[in-house]
Amino acid sequence: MTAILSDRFLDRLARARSVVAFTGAGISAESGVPTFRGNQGIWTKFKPEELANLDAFLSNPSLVWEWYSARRKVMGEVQPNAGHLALARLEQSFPSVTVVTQNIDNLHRRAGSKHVLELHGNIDRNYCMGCGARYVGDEILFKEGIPQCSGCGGLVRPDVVWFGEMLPLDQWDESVKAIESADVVLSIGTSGVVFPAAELPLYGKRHGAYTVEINPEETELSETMDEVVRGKSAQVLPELVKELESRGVGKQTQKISRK
Ligand code: BJW
Ligand code: ZN
Repeated sequence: MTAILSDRFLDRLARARSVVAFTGAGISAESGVPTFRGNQGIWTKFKPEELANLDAFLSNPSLVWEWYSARRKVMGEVQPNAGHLALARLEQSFPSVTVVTQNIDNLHRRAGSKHVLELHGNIDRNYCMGCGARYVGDEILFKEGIPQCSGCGGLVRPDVVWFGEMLPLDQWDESVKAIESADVVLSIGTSGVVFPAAELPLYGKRHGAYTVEINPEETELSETMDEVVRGKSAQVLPELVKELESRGVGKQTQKISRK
């Protein structure tokens, strides 16, 4: 099946200087990383409030750690898919391309995207809740299944954002800045139910960006987008790149106009 890319969308892109891709778990689905919600979602088995919050971690650190270890293993073993690679390739067509991701899986960077902002942390980083010491990957001391800081004995946690926690301010501020100055904002593979991240495409729209959702399913954001493309990102994004390149859209061809 070929996704339909409207002329309006392609024209807006052809005139764009700055593009932001706002991504969620769906962009990594075709790499083999399960999404959170929906039929294939990991949270059909685990409820978010059971695992992705500080209270759960404090009351059962080994269970939550086990969950993150299993996911770290999957995320390390899979490869970026055609959707991640197409986004990285977009950098050849526009002066500014920013990926604002809710994912913690590193796949955008591994695909070659250079400007990636991570709103919900990164699976490869961990830190001690006692002294702040940083740990990379799985190289952590365990005492009875509980990850411990080798410096102060404190509890080590993944450097990810759980429910009720603030997003990293630098990543948030930079994301808002990029989205508010974008000509086109693509919302890809996210259900749009988790705030404040889900507000970002709307910030773009309010500041004049053309907003397009790429998702096989309807989401909380669909109605507010200027346009929706119903399809899987690993199929739609390469088509988009191909179309742009066949129209000769390159860094020299853009005009400043946002009309
Ligand atoms: C495909 C596809 C294919 C499939 N191609 N697409 C305002 C209103 C109501 C509540 C709140 C609010 N503001 C804050 C809240 C509370 C809360 C919240 O949003 N709750 C809602 C659930 C109601 N938010 C927070 O707590 C946030 N913090 C905060 O607000 O701090 C301020 C504050 C603090 C203290 C006091 C007061 C204020 C923090 C949110 C942190 C979210 N963390 C997680 C876990 C990260 C670590 C980890 O990975 O383990 O982030 S939860 C989880 O959801 C993860 C994701 O990044 C996030 C979003 O999920 P995503 O990416 O959209 O995935 P899915 O599975 O939902 O959707 C996948 C989509 O892909 C689907 O649409 C599919 O169709 C599609 N798809 N295949 C393209 N091939
Ligand atoms: Zn410590």
